[in-house]
Amino acid sequence: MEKNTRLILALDVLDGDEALRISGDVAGYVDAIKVGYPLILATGLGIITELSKYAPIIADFKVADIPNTNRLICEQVFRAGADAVIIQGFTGHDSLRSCVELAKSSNKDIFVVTEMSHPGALDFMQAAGGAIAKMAADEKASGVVAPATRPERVRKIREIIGNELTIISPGVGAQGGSASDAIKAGADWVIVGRSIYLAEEPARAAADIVADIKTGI
Ligand code: OMP
Repeated sequence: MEKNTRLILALDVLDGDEALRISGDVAGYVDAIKVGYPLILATGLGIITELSKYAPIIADFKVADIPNTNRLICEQVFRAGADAVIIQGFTGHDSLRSCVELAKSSNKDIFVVTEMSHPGALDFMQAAGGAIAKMAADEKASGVVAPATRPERVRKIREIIGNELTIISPGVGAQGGSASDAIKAGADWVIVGRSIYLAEEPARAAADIVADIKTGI
């Protein structure tokens, strides 16, 4: 994934044609497209191959199982053409390690969720977020997911992981976070969904966010 615009599109639409149209519109503004359960359950895993002509694909399955099952899931997702998979960190080091080993052997990336961006993440996840970030660094994941809704947590997580790992940061726009603040706090990329795919002109919305990101660099 090349760091150009620093914007990742979260494509949580349910219609394959719409997904392809929006991806074509915004392709020049995004460094990657993130797809997950909504689009893949609605259209099938083949949508990954179709979208990969526009940008690298991050498959957001928030994988959270025992090591063997985690590996089997990641194998299928990589086989479908995804360049990276998002997994949960709370299942621990062995579950993460099985994914990282597979990813490294096939030149793919694993991103580990630390603390999520929504308010409910404060119930349980925030307490573990720092330790999960440290585990992601120890296990040599490619990067972590950290909340743009709490830039102070992005900053903290950057301190914990150092500069080897990347941070991808959702929560911009619809969830209230600011792209430039997340970048200033240490995020490498911001992830944006609704503010782009629900906009009347997705390309213009993406261009505006890219402009905001630039003010944070
Ligand atoms: P919008 O809120 O519409 O911009 O979408 C955000 C995207 O990021 C969705 O696909 C979420 O599933 C995802 N996400 C979060 O919003 N918060 C997190 O903490 C983690 C993720 C993620 O792993 O991508």
